[in-house]
Amino acid sequence: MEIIERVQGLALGGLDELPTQFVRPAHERPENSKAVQGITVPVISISQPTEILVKEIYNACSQWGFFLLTEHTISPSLIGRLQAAGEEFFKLPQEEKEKYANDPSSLKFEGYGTKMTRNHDEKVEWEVTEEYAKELLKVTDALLELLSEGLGLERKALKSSLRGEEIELEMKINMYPPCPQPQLALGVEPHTDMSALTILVPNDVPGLQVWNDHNWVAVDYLPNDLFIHVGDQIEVLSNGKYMSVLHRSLVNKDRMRMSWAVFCTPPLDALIGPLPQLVNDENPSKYSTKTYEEYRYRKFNKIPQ
Ligand SMILES: O=C(O)CCC(=O)C(=O)O
Repeated sequence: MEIIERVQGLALGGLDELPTQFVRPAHERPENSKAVQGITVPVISISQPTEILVKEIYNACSQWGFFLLTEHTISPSLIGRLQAAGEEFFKLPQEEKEKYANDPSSLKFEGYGTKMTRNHDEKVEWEVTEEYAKELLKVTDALLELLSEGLGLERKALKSSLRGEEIELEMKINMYPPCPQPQLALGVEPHTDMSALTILVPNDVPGLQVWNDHNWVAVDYLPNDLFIHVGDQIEVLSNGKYMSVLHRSLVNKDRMRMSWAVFCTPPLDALIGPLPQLVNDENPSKYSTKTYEEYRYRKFNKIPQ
């Protein structure tokens, strides 16, 4: 396997200046595309009466494609254990971490690391993630029901289109080392997720920004909240009623940022297209129908959908 210089190793070497391969083009740099002040993302408590919840989630997902979920059922201690496992992994000596390295050329992304591109993402699996995944599935089930109701559909509509119990969860742990010139760099470049939903918990170093109404909006850190992103598959199924959120992450000068993202996806052979109930003469289909595998292939290779 090709020897890869990891960004964590570079950062530990104590850099004063950002290596040129990480300097973003001028228009993308945080210094030239600052987040707007005075606007905050929607925050929704799951412990509200269903009617209100359906409305709030509908508004958030149609206007933002993003919200913070509070008072959910995942305990702070489970989130803490998940984070501790990820932090321990990154403290391992480099040779140990390389034993878990992934091989992107095989389209298998499970495992440690990416090549030293401008994305610094790390993928690993842990026992605690099984427990977290079980709890997260309960949350995603509830959200899919509420999102279905918001579209005026039967509660199981979205989940069954994603093939019900065959829905898959993929975890990715992002580690962004401190960066000497954060104003020139991005942790993750602007993108939408190809998942149905993505649920993310960060550490206490802020950095996530979401695109809304022609501005970047910084997402504040709220302990134990779940950061819910609408992904491309829900946008397609809802025929554009819900929007997949464009987002990016910034890096910090002094502190390491980490985030734990779980992508909730249909199985590869699931056929995903606008739900027929949402398509009519006034609302013609805005998206083509294809397997998730085909969608994924096109997205990775930047081929129009
Ligand atoms: O670290 C973050 O907050 C964002 C991560 C992200 O967008 C991703 O992993 O796709």
